[in-house]
Amino acid sequence: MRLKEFQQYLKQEKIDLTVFIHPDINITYFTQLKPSFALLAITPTTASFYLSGLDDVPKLKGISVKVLKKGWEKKLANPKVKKVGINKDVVSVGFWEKLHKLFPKAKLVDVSGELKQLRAQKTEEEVKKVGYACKVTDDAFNELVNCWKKQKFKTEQDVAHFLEEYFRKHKCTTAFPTIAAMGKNAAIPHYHTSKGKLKRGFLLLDFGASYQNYNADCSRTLFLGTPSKAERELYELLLKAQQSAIAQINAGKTFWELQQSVKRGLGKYSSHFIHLLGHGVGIDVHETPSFSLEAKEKIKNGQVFTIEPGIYFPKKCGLRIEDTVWFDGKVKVLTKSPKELITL
Ligand SMILES: [Mn+2]
Repeated sequence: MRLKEFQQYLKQEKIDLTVFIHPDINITYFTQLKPSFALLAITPTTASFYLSGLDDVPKLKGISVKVLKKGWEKKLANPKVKKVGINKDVVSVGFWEKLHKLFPKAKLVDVSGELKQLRAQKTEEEVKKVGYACKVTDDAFNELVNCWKKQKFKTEQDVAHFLEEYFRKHKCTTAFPTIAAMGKNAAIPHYHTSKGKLKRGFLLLDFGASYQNYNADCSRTLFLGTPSKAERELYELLLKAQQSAIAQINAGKTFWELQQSVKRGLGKYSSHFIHLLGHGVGIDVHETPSFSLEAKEKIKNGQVFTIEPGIYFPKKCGLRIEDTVWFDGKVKVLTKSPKELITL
């Protein structure tokens, strides 16, 4: 991925090397692999990937691959090194102490902010992977709707399992535990799918496939039975807010502005929208950009993120509609599952 850009940054900041240690997901970012244990050392001109002898040893472009042997610390140690980059979001106190011993004269500096910004600007290859994950996610949803009658689902878990099994049959895994939340359970945005019985009402699904470590994130709200006029109107209001947010995506606008606009659009239900409008998606299901007020992040080319407004009524019901989108001058919605209210 953006190894050259990262090395350019190290050169600019006069950072002699940056050491990533398992389970830092940035190792997966730079190598596109997820070994059981690894260490990645990047200098302004080189990159060395140290693997456990138990893993497959791959060939990588621009990165030398070595097997991690006993005493690797000594090989890495260098009294001349003055500045070592670390990802403070991941490095443990134990590893931090080890780095101090290996590089006694070095100052340890945090590179997590730079990494987040680099990763937020997706390469073509990354967009392709997220795109495939989104396609499988959509296919799973369509298959679920088509097979609904035949399958005779009884519980939330039956529905979640169906989607996840579809992912596995199509070269994917599940990006996160699928949420299938019936009725009042859907009022909890991060609900844990249970054996709760399916019955009349809104059924919220939050699901996504993961392809070669890249994730999709999608939510759809179905209706089991026949919705009342008020229930239909509630759904339509949320759908309009979601579509209008997507239409407003533009370079230079902040994510917080989008968030505020959706709040206004929800009118009297705005206080029932209790979370952020979205988040970046990539190797991590939640990554940069951030939609929070504090982050003040602006929409930039190359970003992949979700748009997911929701309305929640504690102990009654919850609705959410979510798409994964890619902005590259123009917005492209990567999840294409139908959004008109599906009744089953
Ligand atoms: Mn999401």
